[in-house]
Amino acid sequence: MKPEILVMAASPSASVMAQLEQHFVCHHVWQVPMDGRAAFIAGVAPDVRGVATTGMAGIGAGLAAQLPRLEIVAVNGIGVDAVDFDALRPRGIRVTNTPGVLTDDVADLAVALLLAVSRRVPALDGYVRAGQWQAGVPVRPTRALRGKVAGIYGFGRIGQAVASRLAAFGLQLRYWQPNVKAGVDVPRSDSLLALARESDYLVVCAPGGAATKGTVDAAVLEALGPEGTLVNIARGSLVDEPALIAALAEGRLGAAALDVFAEEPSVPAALAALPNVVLTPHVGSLTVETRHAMGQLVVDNLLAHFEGRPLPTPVA
Ligand code: 8YV
Repeated sequence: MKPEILVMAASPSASVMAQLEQHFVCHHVWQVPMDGRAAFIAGVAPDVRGVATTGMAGIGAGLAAQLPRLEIVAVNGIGVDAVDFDALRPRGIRVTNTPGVLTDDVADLAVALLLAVSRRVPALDGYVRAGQWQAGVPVRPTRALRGKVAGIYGFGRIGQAVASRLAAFGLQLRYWQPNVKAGVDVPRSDSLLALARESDYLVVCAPGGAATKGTVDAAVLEALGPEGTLVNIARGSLVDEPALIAALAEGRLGAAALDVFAEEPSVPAALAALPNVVLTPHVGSLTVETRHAMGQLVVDNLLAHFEGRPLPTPVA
């Protein structure tokens, strides 16, 4: 008997989807229209032993409670902030994620966003397409990266990968996170506020969750200042979004480049209307190669669990 699993989202990797079909009875929630999902899940819930979910969706206490035979939640992402561990832990339900394989692509997107917003790439693309060049509309110069300071908030794998890339652009680097990172040559600021004060670019790479919620607040944005730029490739929950919009609109913060938002996929109209922002739809890990590697880890963790082998990437 193949174990039954809920598949909350499709992988773009055909191989991953084929392996899921081969080894499990898959209930594809993503194929069901939104308004029919509750009924669909209720219909299959009694026999579901595994859930393959995304970093954004995770699993809440409500869904976990509906699945009496649940044994494992395999998150197709590094972030597990949307997983309700309090609901899973007492039942001994295991959780896995996909560390390591997405580091480079997420770091690449952070750099792409930083470059795009600082050199105004989307705006200038629009300028050329709209014929403004031929029309002689003047273009104002942007600021050079070299010699500026990039502050990395959260100096784990992704934060360090962002730092090593930005060093190649001549940026000076600093970081802050609650615990000192041993064995790194990047200086740690005294606090997040100090990091923002000392930085021209603040790149948010810290995990989501209760401990970091709203930590990039009005005071941090103020400290980053009118010439400062916020880049967020982590989680929208880390940033006080209304304070960000107000700071950008009033010129108290220079610019922002965001891949993540407080209430995805909703992006506040007031944010999208601002000229000094670059926005992408949570695509840090969305490359063919990385989504395959992530999906493969989901398959490998589910298989290991149901075959009684050690999990490749358990969340402690
Ligand atoms: C994914 C992510 O977009 O890794 C994470 O935590 O947020 C992203 O890589 C998401 O999990 C897609 O499955």
